[in-house]
Amino acid sequence: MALRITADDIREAEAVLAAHHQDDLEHGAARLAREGIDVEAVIAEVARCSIGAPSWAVGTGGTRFGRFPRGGEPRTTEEKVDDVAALNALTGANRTISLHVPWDDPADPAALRAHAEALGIGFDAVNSNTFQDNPSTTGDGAISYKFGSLASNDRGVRKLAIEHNRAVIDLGVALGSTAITVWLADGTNHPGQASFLGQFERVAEGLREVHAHLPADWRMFTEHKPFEPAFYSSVNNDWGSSLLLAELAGPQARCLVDLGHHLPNANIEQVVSRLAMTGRLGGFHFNDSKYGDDDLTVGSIHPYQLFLIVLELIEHGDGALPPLAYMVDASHNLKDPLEDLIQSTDQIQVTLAQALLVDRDQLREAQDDDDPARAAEVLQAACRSDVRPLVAEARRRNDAALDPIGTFRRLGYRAAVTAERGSGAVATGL
Ligand code: PSV
Ligand code: MN
Repeated sequence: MALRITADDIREAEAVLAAHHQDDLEHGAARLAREGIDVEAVIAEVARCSIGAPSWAVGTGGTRFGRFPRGGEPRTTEEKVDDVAALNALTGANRTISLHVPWDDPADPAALRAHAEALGIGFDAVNSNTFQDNPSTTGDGAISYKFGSLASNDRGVRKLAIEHNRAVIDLGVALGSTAITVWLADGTNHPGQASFLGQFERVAEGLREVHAHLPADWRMFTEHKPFEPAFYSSVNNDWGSSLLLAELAGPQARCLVDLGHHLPNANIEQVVSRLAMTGRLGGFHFNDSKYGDDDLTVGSIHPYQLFLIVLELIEHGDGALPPLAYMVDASHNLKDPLEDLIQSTDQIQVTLAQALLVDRDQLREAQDDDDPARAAEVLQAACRSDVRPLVAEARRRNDAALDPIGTFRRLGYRAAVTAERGSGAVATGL
């Protein structure tokens, strides 16, 4: 098969499925309509939803104990875009790619942009990597992010990190992106290693300087994380610090919530509500987690938590997903990375449809009446519903696949790219 997946390829591969789908949809829609659900509105909202794909997630992810590439990984940023285009052809819901510099460092941004545009792919938030040295800018050992970037004691290191962030914004402008995510690894590994206050003040100052470089229509995201790679303290360790940093950085700064960046048992849906309340919620990285920042498939561990989080988003968007920067931030050592992105995106689509089924008026009534049992019934009625035919219909309307993972396999995309790119190809990234 060709390296591009077209709507015709999908229709042909799913001819038999299409007949069953019609039956399933009619039955499913009739039952939901009887319960007073506006099925068309749910399908339209799922069809509208798009979740960015990170350039680092189309390659196999590694751990510090090893990496097991599976072949056919993209060798260039252009090939990463090709993989996201294949993903989007199947899901209809991954219309953007998020680059990570210098893992991605396109020599000709205009050509990359044209390549992506021809495939219907745009550029999401650009990510600035200052958590590892990059000899082309840090020089060979002359200067290092070992003790931090924006938080560093060394003015020269801070200056370099600010310049890198500004260069990433310039690249993003050339690509048509409108946001930068400044995720900082800065922190300490040892009590007493650095002053909490000093590090925080230096980061706030650095972010202000990066913010000053933003075009008027841009956003800058601060992304909190409690630990890793810093194992005693992170500068931007939780949503409160993230909010403070965003407020100190400037009016275009927003907070980004990565679902894996919370300590176990944190009430993430409440974090979402708090940030939304302040008007500083800006972005989302979807994944799942059992222990830490495990970057597991979305909804594979805590699907009910995901449902409650999406419900908070819908509450914030008054019945629709608010216009934030949404991205899957997963990473896998075992699965085919594209299959995981398909599963994660499908899970977001399913959860969105279920959250849209919640009768928010009834929920409010139950809350006003102090009736937690009824509130639970309202939530359960929605999250126990089988919305798969609605989600498949939303994908069909986007010319995408009814069964994206099955069709990915039927079309033999992995074998085709392995033949083209080789079995030893390894993508840049984690
Ligand atoms: C950090 O763990 C993170 O979640 C941030 O989003 C980074 O941008 C991404 O992973 C890749 O480094
Ligand atoms: Mn993230």
